[in-house]
Amino acid sequence: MKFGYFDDQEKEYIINTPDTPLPWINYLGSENFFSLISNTGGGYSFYKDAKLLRLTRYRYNNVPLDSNGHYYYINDNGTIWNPGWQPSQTPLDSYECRHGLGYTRYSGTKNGINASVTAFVPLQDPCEVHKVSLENITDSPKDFTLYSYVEFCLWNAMDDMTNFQRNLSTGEVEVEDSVIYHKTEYRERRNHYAYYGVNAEINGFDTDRNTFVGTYGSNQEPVMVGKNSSGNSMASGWSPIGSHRLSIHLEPGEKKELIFVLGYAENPDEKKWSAPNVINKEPSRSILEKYKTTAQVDEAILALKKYWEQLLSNYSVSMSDHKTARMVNIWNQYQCMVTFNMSRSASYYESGTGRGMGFRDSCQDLLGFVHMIPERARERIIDIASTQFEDGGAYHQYQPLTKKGNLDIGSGFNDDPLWLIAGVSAYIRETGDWDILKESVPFDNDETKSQSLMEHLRRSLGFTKTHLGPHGLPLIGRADWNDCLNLNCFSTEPGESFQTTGPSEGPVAESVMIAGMFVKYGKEYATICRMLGLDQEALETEASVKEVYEAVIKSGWDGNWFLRAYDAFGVKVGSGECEEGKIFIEPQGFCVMGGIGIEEGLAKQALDSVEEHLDTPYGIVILQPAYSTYHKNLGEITSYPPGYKENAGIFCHNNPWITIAETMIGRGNRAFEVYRRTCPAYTEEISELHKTEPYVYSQMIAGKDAKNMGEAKNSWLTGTAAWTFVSISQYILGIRPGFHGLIVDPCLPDSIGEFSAVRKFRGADYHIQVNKGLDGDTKAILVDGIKIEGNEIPYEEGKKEYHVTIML
Ligand code: BGC
Ligand code: IFM
Repeated sequence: MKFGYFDDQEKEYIINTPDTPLPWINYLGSENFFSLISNTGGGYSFYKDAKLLRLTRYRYNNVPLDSNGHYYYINDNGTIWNPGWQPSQTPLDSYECRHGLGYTRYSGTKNGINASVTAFVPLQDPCEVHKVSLENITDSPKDFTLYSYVEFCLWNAMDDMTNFQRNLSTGEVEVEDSVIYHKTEYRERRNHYAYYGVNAEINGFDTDRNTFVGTYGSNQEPVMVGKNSSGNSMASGWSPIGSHRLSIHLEPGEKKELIFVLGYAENPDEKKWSAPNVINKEPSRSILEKYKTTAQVDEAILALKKYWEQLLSNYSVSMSDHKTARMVNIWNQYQCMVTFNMSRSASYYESGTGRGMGFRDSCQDLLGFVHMIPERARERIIDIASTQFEDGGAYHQYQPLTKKGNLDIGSGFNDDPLWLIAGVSAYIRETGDWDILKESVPFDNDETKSQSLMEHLRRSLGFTKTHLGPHGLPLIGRADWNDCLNLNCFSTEPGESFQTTGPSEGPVAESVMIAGMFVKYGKEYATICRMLGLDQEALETEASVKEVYEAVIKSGWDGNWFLRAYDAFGVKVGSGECEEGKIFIEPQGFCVMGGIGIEEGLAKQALDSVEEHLDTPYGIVILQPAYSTYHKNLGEITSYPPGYKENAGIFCHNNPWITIAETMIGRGNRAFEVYRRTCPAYTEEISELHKTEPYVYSQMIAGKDAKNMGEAKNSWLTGTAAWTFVSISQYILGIRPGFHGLIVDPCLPDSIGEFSAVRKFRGADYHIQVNKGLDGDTKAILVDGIKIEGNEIPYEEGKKEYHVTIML
């Protein structure tokens, strides 16, 4: 069952019922000011950091769900309704929500009034603009009242929901003409404020929540809206809000447009320590002037559309499988950009108060956005590498505002260092910018400890080399990619912190998945060395890779699949010998992606085992059989109920590893089948089961051991976005950057015949036409009519167009 449909022309998803199975959201903003907006107008806004500079208040875990946001109420002769349905939930005569790229437009009709809200964050400016259109679609005049409503957050979102003894006394506001200023300071920080204005004269306002909503009232029907009045209240402490009241008169068929702007502004530095309530209104005034007329706003929307067109134009395909095309051309790339902007901080499942930027997460996200914003990927790489330790290890996360490593979470995830090689290698292949390796980058943010980025990569690799366990396999540390596989952590009593030393010899648990990563990224590092003329280092690296490769074949192969790990006691994890957790997906994907076992025939066997033991109609589960009880020696993974999350859920992030692995052994049909099962455009049909947005990936879908198999959770902020984009664009369709030029190496299913693509790469346009011939697996590649050797099109400096034809 569907609750909407895709409009590929407009690049929108159109939702036609407000009560979707879960709130279906979109993101506004592309640089500093961001908002989350649901299909019913719920959500919140923040500036740069969802934890520290939050403008509006949102209540996670609220009842009813998603009932705080940036709202408009209409009181039409006693009928109170919202154009987005929430929070009044008054049934609408018609409803529609269009989530587009960086904007959302929702509209509702009730008793002859059509109200539509177009919300977006303009490029560059720190504000959210709403164009509110009101139309009388009857043949008699209409008089009604429009209210706006936002509830301000007292900046630090964590403090805002806990520290009431202080916060209920700090709220300050000011009202000047049609602009409401929220001036509450966050402790000593007096340098910023929020403002909320409308480009029309208002008939009243409120800034105190208790006055507007009522002390025992609710968002569903604020008392002032019920009374068709305003309190003109000036908040002093308690909960500051912003609400404008406008009396609207519309002749039959008449349409009026209003512009509301919610912005963030900073006082110049010298104001920082001035008297608390003096703010410099200049920055807000200039923004309000800039977005005052419909023409100005329409122009800003157009600029936003062009920005997205340009980003997406770096990779676009045309093919008869329109579901795949729409994901590749629009939604998958869009989600990759959202992961660039948000990392794992703010979604409807991440509260914006917890995690910062993940070292591992950000390196993987980069694989999905580097082709769209290479300059910003470069900055991101430097930020990430600056948090690395001198021994090659890394903080697991860092704070976006300070860019400093997060001490609470610390380090010890032994896969982290290798992801840096993955990210940098992808960046260099995309851009050819070898100079990045010469960039001087601090360790642990200490400028006195700066070394070249190349040295950082060297230490990343060195970290694994110096952390090998008894079987010659990499030590896992606190966990590898699977955060919940905690093989060296033994919690003693409930509530006590983890004790991180293993049995007598200390933590010795080993990860076969990190071994696969080491082989894959070690080879890429060796190539980088060779390109830089470091032949000796390349040879040494290849020798280390070979040792780990052999250790996997000797001690990491279980007979029918790759083993997952050895625990701290040297006991196998993910083996046929185990009672539960016999087979895991991660090492099957990563070892084959590293090329391990392809020649020996083990790769095929491992992937066949995945199909046999881990497949479900909704994707591949992470392990089988699910753990039914808690095991101290395995850690958090066994704390989840069977079928959820890392305990046998369909962890979408690693399904594309299997897709890629399948292409590496040439099985296009199976590769595509794995891709298709979790692909949002394909699963749109089962939205009532899936529940999350049908235009983006979710982190997890309940597996076959769960009660609600097929139900998805945690949409948007997941490495799934980047990896699935890599799997479809670079491996199934086969267009991927190499060190010497663009590689064209498709591995197609029978269902995809010919396709064409335009790939912008290192300043040139590649027009690629892929045809399927009759003669099996001979691939002939013609570049501008001339046949080339191999599948990597040599890059020629200054050449702007390449016409590539490939016959499969
Ligand atoms: C979650 C994981 C997450 C980990 C690290 C766990 O509770 O289940 O998905 O990666 O925490 O924060
Ligand atoms: O790999 C992790 C990721 O970094 C955060 N979410 C869960 C994944 C698997 O544990």
